[in-house]
Amino acid sequence: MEVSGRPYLRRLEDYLGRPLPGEGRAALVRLMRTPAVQGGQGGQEPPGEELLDEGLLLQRGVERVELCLHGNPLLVQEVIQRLDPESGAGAPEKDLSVEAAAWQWLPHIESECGARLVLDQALGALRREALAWARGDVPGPPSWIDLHRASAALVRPPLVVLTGASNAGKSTLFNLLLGEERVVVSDEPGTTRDTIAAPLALGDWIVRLVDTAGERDPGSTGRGDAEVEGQRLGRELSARAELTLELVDYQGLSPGSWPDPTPEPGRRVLVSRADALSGDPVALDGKLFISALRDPEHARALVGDLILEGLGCTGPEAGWQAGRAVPLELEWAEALDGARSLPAGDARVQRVLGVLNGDSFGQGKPVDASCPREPSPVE
Ligand SMILES: Nc1nc2c(ncn2[C@@H]2O[C@H](COP(=O)(O)OP(=O)(O)O)[C@@H](O)[C@H]2O)c(=O)[nH]1
Ligand SMILES: [Mg+2]
Repeated sequence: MEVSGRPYLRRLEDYLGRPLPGEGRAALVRLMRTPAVQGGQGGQEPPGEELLDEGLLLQRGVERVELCLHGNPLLVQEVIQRLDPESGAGAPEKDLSVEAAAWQWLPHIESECGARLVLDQALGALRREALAWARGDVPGPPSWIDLHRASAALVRPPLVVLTGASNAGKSTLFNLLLGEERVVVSDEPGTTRDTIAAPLALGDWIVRLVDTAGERDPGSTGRGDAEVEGQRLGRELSARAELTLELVDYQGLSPGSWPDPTPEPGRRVLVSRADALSGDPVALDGKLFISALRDPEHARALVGDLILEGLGCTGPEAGWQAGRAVPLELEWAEALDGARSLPAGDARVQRVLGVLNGDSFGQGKPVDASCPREPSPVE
């Protein structure tokens, strides 16, 4: 990965705990992680750091370095997060107009519908509707926040993590959904020791699907450091995933003791390797059972639907509709909903313009409502 720009290089130095080597020079670096302090046990974690990866740092220019790592894409994501904690990949700077921010975002959008949605905002869809609403000409949406949430998955691919015991069939399902052999599948428990992520297209949506190392007893033989690390990373990812799909092996269940398929928002439980049941329409009624081996098409369709449903991508608000106004940032949506407290008319228009122009969400200078800004091109 390449890192450029003085603030980011300074953060990289802090992260590496050493100065950059100087223009044209190289250095071996170690990426460490300080263990996160668990909620509720504050301060009781043993001090110390763990090694994430070792790599080569090449300083290509005064403000440009190249970092060569061994790690998988998730590690790279973690490094990016560390260097740029406020913004996800491609997220724009804070004080831009909504159109300028959308133009900045556009090249980073992965799905076609996401790109159309962002392009609509870059061309002024949000400005037109939000100002008409502020003037009282149109009713506007019941909630700008809900509108933001319903489309958020088009703009930032959500994380969907497969979890469950070792041998539950996670890697088989991962390969099946992606339509290619990405991960080694084996009945040797502990075959998947690392987490593996890949973009998965589901209709208009793209999600980031993650296969994790299965959970095994701590005492299991052959449970090496890499597997333990993979399991830890799997749990961590699952905790911050938009959706966790947990697989429970049919073989270990007694009939009728099926797990709750929707134990909580953001988590779905599927019975896997249910070869005896997968073709039975009665048993399938609860949309619970899959057999990736006996009925792969059914498994693929069912899990695809389940992911979209679990992410809230199936409602009438979800998806792309030509020219519809959508606040891309949650902060914009919150600020617009906040403007409901003002009566429609001048006061609300001024507040909404502040949001649209990125002037600290309405705290900044008043702007002339008759002269909306032109969208700026990507720099
Ligand atoms: N009978 C049967 N075996 C399956 C099914 N899905 C996966 N398996 C097998 O279960 C074993 C473990 O699968 P794997 O995907 O590696 O499980 P993981 O440890 O959860 O990733 C492999 O031998 C797979 O071929 C299924 O639907 N039916
Ligand atoms: Mg596996």
